[in-house]
Amino acid sequence: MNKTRIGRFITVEGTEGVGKSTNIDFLCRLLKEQGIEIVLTREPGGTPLAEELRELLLTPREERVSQDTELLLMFAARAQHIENVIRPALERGAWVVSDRFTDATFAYQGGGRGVDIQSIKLLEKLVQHDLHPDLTLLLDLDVEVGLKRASARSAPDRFEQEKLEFFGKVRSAYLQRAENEPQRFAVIDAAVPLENVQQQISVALSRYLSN
Ligand code: Z5A
Repeated sequence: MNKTRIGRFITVEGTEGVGKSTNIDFLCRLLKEQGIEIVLTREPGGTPLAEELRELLLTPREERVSQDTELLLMFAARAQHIENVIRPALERGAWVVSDRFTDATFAYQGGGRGVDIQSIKLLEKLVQHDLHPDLTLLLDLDVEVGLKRASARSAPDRFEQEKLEFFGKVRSAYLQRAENEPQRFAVIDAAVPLENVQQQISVALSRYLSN
């Protein structure tokens, strides 16, 4: 499992509507300009089975979903994603860019739902072994603004139906993680116009590439 990996692993995180999808294409373009082979993927999802698990997780339903079920489904999808997509890509030297990864579990299930952090860490170790992102771009935005942006685009999924307070806790958990690991995280102010957001992403990437 702990095979040598030569590619790099970049993740993009943030609360709803911060502009992850909008900016990931831009990020990939910057990397391709450097001649880097990119595998663009997302969580939950990234393989046919993991995408089915995503559908189960995001579909609004009447039955209450237990916190443990949600947590385990997230990690089940992640195990499949790592084994079939992320590790093979990194081992052949490609760079993987993922729209969300385990920081989202710490933020949504840990911060938002209040799941015990030690349980998340245990599953992280079990499923990921030594695999962790090399660089994480955290797009940060007032949660009310983000929800407005997201709701203008599509009907709310099971997470987007949560209350403002939930997203406030998610945002705080993300910012706390960024504070704890400043060498891995680049916090991007996503409240400003798109060109400005992309300028910040270029600077963060150049800084990372020059290290
Ligand atoms: N989840 C979890 O709970 N635990 C986990 O471990 C994982 C995930 C991995 C699916 O994620 C859900 O899974 C997610 C957390 C949970 N919760 N929800 N919902 P997702 O990433 O697929 O879903 P999302 O966060 O809702 O993504 P999104 O809605 O696609 O948002 P986005 O990609 O960040 O935003 P966007 O589509 O790029 O932009 C939104 C709108 O804003 C769009 O119209 C843009 O044109 C506009 N926009 C973007 N940037 C700007 C700027 N700078 N100014 C003005 N307008 C802008």
